[in-house]
Amino acid sequence: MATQLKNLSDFSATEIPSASPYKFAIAVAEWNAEITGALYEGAYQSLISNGALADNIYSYNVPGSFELTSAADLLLKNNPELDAVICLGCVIQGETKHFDFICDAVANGLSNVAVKYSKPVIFGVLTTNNQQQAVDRAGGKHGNKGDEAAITAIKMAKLAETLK
Ligand code: DLZ
Repeated sequence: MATQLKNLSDFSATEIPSASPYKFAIAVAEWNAEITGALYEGAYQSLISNGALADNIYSYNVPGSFELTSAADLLLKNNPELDAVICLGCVIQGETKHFDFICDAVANGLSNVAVKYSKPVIFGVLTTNNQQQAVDRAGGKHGNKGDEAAITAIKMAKLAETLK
């Protein structure tokens, strides 16, 4: 156990491994495109600035956040060389229960896909009460959650490689 803890301390909050050995897919929902576009920019730039090669980043659009699960599933099924899939979306609370169904489905769906393929599938989906909360988290006063999603993907790709 002590050895495991020592190894895992390599993944502390301050250390971001180089992304250069890894291949990433980014799936981006078109709903709330202004927000998801900003999340995508944050994620892409973060991968590049941490050493990922542009040729190793594959980007795809899907209609809405609900479709992120099947996109992640298809990507990992057909591209075993991928090291991580970053899923970006924005679900904004409306007047109906649609919000709850989509949020639950995509959160559960993405974690199921991650376990199915033993590959990191990153939940970069904003689930907000209103547009302003989304703006604040897509390059606004609370940073860019796309950026955080990319860093999580890099760390998890490294962890997956280490634990092989
Ligand atoms: C239908 C719908 C609604 C009402 N709201 C959102 C949203 O806020 N964010 C989002 O990403 N997608 C939304 N969608 C679309 C669903 O994700 C999905 O594309 C459709 O239900 C078709 O499966």
